[in-house]
Amino acid sequence: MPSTRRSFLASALALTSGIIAVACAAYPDAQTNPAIAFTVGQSRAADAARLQPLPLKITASSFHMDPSAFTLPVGRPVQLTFQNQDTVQHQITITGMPAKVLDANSFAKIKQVTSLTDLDAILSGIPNRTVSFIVDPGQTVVATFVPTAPGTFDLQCQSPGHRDAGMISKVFVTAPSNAATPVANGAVAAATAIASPTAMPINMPGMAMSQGVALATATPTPHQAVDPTLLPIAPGTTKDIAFKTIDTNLEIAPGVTLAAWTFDGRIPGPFLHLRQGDTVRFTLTNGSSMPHSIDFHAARTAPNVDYKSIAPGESYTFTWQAADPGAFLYHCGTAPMLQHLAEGMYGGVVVDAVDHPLPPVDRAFAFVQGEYYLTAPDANGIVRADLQKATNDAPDEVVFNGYVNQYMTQPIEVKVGEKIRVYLVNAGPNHFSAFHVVGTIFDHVWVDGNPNNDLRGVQTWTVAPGEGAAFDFVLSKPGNYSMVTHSFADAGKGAMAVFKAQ
Ligand SMILES: [Cu+2]
Repeated sequence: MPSTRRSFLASALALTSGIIAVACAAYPDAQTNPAIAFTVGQSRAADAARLQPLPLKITASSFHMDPSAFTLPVGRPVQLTFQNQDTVQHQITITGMPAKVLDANSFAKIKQVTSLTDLDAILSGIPNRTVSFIVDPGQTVVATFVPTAPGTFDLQCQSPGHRDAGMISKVFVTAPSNAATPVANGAVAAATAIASPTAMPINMPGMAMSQGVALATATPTPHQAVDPTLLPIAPGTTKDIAFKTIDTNLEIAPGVTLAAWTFDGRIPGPFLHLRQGDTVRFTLTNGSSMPHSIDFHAARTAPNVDYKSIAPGESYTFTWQAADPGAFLYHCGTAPMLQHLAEGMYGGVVVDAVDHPLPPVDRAFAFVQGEYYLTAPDANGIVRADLQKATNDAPDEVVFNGYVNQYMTQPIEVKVGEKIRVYLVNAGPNHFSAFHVVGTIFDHVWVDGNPNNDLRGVQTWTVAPGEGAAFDFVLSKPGNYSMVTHSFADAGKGAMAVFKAQ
């Protein structure tokens, strides 16, 4: 566990006595939602799915929620099992999400129904409320509800400071693709305690809205973590490298699919490894629907010439010299750059020094840190980059190598005592990385990855948007070592990884 989280835990414990009072206070975020009309889905499979409550498990540990994002279809009953592994109480709410909150009776009835007509008849008598419940330390609570309107919401802990510490998970409620069955309003939030007799339902003021039910399907596919291993340098001193810009839908968190703008269909784009002095003959082909460009921070060239925007269907080739060693960003430089970066158009380059190279290591890894700013999902459940949110510097997710917490669920396996080098390139577009590996100290930080910039014995090092660095360290005992940005709001949004040392 990160050391700051330990100290946070201590302060949180001190606050526990005041939590019950806070739980009963008004929820300022519970606002009226726009009326939404919809129709009942036509597919039999979709209908059958609506009759089957969706099991959802969320675990809170070390002030972190797992999963950190998930998708729910409008109109399908959800059985949320929330497990609190922390040593303090959590007050969970899904802020602003209208839902039919089901008590034990109505949920039991819903489990019995065999037709959508019966299901909707039961739901029509239940008003919309905010899903809220309290979970005591070490306890598990089950909350049952039916989301009734699409949108992006925060499932978060309302205890003071917990959200900022990472107690937040994104809820994407996908709209029905067709439908039109207006139903009624008004009800009570309920939670059923499994193990804790003190788990309490919190009654919320009703939310005026019209609503109905239908289903969008969401089939979760297991994400394969991007291999962070730095690839070896290809032979030859002239490198022919070609990128194609591609518009494609990419999963960026469990159940969250971004209509992404990419280099080569990936976020980040291909990570390049070059040797100082290499000549790069680079071709950018625009396979997208709008102009794009590339800006190599590793190059020295005229940006108005080589970093110009390329129209859809066109290509441009230019040549540059990898004269400077280091860890560099590349990104699309087309305006508004903020949007093109937030859509995923970035990647990293490592140039190995020739005369005074960095010392050899046993393992070398490459990560690009980046932020996602997301709109609500569209009718197909797809989210987009939200330029307004990016301008307001309010990211939904902060990630290493394009995907939320992918190296938490799939830790990077290393050996005790081996020399490890991490190249970190920060794509931003807005946030500095306070790069830190819990449980060790960097023997070297090479600022910008350049061997001339050698720092020793560093605990945390700042990598600005548009900057890179190389970090050398050793993990001295078997165990799990978290790699984070020590800006913990960002770590809580997905910028965490684990090295598993054996
Ligand atoms: Cu672009």
